[in-house]
Amino acid sequence: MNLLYLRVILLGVCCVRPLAATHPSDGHRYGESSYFIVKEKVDWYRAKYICAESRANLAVPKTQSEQDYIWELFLKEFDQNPSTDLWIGCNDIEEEGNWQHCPLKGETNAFENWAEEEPNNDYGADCGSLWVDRNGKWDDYPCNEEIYAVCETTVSNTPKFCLQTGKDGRLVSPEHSSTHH
Ligand SMILES: [Ca+2]
Ligand SMILES: [Ca+2]
Repeated sequence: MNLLYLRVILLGVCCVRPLAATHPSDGHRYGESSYFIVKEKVDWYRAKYICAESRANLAVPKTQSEQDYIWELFLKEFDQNPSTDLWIGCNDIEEEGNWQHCPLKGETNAFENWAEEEPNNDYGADCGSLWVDRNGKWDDYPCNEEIYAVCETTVSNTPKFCLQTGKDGRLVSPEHSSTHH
C-alpha cells in the first residue's frame, strides 16, 4: 500500500460518530433526546442509579410536547394500564420546597405540570413523579416508594470528535478521545 492511498483512507476516517456509547439501544428517540422506561418498581434513588448506568438521567419534561411524548411512551410500555406512577428527575431532597429541575407554579415562565394542589409534601414527599390517576400531571411522592421510572439521555447530531491526519499523513490523536476507542 503506498503512502498516498493510506492518506486517503485516513482522511475518510474523519468524523466518526461515537455510536451507541451515549444511549441504550432500546431508547426511544424524540427531538434531541432518547428515553427509556425502567420497567421494574424501584425507589427514586435506585431509579436514578439505573439511569446513570446507561449514562442517562431521570427525565424531566421541559415542554408540553415532551411531557406528552413521555406519558404516551409510558402508557404504551404497559398497554395503556401502568400499575404505578412514574419517577421523573425533579426533587426537593436538599431543601424542603426548593424544587430542582421542575419549577413551581407561577415561579417562572418555564413549563410546569403540577397536579392541583401539588407539590404538597405529603408524607415528606421529596421526589417528582407523573401521576397515573391525574393523567401524568406532576406529583411529589415519597422517594422510598417503589414505582417505574423514565430515563433520558441527550443525543447529539454533531460529531463529538474528529480523527485528524497530520502533515506526515499519520493519524493525530485528538484530546479526550481515549474513552471512545
Ligand atoms: Ca418535599
Ligand atoms: Ca404529593
